[in-house]
Amino acid sequence: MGRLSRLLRRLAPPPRVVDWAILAVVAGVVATGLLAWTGWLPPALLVDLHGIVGLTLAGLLLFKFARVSRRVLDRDRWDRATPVSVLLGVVAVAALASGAFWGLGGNVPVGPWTTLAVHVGLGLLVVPILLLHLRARLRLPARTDASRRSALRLGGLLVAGTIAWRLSEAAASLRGTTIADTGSKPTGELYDTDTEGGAFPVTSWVADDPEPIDRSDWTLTVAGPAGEREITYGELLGLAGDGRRATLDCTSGWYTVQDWEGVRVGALFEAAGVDGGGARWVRFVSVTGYRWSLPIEEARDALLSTAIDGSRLPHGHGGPARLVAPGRRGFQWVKWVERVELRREPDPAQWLVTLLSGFD
Ligand SMILES: Nc1nc2c(c(=O)[nH]1)N[C@H]1C(S)=C(S)[C@@H](COP(=O)(O)O)O[C@H]1N2
Ligand SMILES: [Mo]
Repeated sequence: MGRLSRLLRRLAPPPRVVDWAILAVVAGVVATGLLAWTGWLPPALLVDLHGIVGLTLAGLLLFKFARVSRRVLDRDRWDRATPVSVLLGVVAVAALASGAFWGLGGNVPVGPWTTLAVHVGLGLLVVPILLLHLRARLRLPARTDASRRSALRLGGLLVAGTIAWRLSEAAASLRGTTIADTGSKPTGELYDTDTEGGAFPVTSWVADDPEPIDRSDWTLTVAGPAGEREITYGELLGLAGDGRRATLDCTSGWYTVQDWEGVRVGALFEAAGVDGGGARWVRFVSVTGYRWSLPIEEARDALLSTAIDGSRLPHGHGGPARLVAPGRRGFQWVKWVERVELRREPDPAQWLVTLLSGFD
């Protein structure tokens, strides 16, 4: 231990360089993680970047811990800010470890949370603790810190991070783990279910949990700029003749490939006679208020699903009707849809609504 930390201290760039590199890398790892996880940007490249930057962060933290370990282990040298710093170190290590464990094919669920969900939670928790730590410890960089030597060492660390990421991918595939571009694994690997067809988990993004819907009472409102129309369940079934094999990919880290049947949303607009009017977005609204909008071209081609694998869509999976939006993350596949609206504007409040829906 003593020898390792001496070696690390010799290899390390100057303290402030390490600290500012850590800050930059944490910003990068949080940004790539969030963008990939929410599906904001296509995840394939982002998840790779997230892994590489995360492993680079692990290397930087070794330098940092070697530098501060003596000060932290000696209780006499603690000050008021030390507990926050120690907590930050623990949470950051836990976030890195859970991410690496998931990426290598591991999963130890904690209650309803997969290791990926735990990883996301810990990663987000790093942000406020880091801000507290910075409030007490931030030192502005000095000119003398910048050097070719430091730049080379940081570059070397990034290369090492990239190699480590490739190795971890190879290790995961040797273990037979399949990980999608989104970072998700097939349901069969996490639960006692099949990956293609068959049962798959019933999930809510946060707290949505409506009572089962009486199909004889339920109507679907299809609204456009020029007016709206109500469609009964029977009428909707009469329109349903389309099918789509599509992957439902939940942010908690699983995906399943299913055969969905229902109405193409474009056909729904034609049948309801509400198309046009300069609309550019389509908003899908659940009986709970939960909602998501898709650009109109994408929406026309999406499916309002009433059945899965030849059987009526069960309540848990969003019956009477749910959005099937191929290529979108699971949380955007609105369940229990009761209103489909053509709109001119996007709907930024949807991000908040999906998080709060279900809390009364
Ligand atoms: N109205 C509503 N739709 C919703 C959700 C929700 O909480 N409320 N959860 C979403 C999430 S996070 C996922 S992964 C899928 C889950 O679909 P499933 O329960 O059929 O597996 O539904 C999505 N649709
Ligand atoms: Mo989800």
